Amino acid sequence: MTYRLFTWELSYFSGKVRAYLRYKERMGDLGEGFEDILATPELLFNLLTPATGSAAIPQMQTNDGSWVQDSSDIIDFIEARHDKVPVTPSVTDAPRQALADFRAKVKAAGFDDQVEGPVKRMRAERIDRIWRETLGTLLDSRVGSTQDVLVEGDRDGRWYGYTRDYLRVSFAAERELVVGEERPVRITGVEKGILKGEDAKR
Ligand SMILES: N[C@@H](CCC(=O)N[C@@H](CS)C(=O)NCC(=O)O)C(=O)O
Repeated sequence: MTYRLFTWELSYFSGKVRAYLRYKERMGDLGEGFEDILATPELLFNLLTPATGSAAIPQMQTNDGSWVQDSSDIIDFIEARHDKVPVTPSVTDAPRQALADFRAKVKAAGFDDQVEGPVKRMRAERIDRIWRETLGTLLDSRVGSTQDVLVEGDRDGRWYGYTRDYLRVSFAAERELVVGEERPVRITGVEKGILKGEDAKR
């Protein structure tokens, strides 16, 4: 069995499942392994949403055509089929840990023995800062390039849409565009976490 995992690069839930599947694969407990596929707007619209009714990422397809959506459900699904190197506690051998694992998925914030508020805030701010820097570097690296953008609409005289790897772009075009068409857009800058550009009229 090989698995097709649909993800985005900057998605915590994708990172969670990607790290898990890499581990299972490295430990020789994932059958024929998995493919990590970028969930482009076209795939989201034409494949994932019709298959599962959801546009949330990540989603996974097995080679017999079944679908699993939700990061925890994906892990449970794989754990039930590949049990040589489990990552979740066994209900029979470690029932208390299994219960804690189940609760953690439901509501970690309700646990006793919490990390103190200021420490939580400091950690959250640090993650947020790193995320912003990572996003900033990624966006800056696109300036000067031409990106295929799926047009979603227009606002205040500018068009907006998403690149194939789901970065938002706001751009100018000289002619009326059609929502749902893909346009080459020359990226000229970054403003407030959004790529700015102009229709490349190819
Ligand atoms: N409970 C879901 C949450 C997934 C989720 O929120 N994914 C985000 C990206 S990290 C997403 O797809 N947001 C867009 C949407 O929900 O349409 C899981 O664990 O997989």
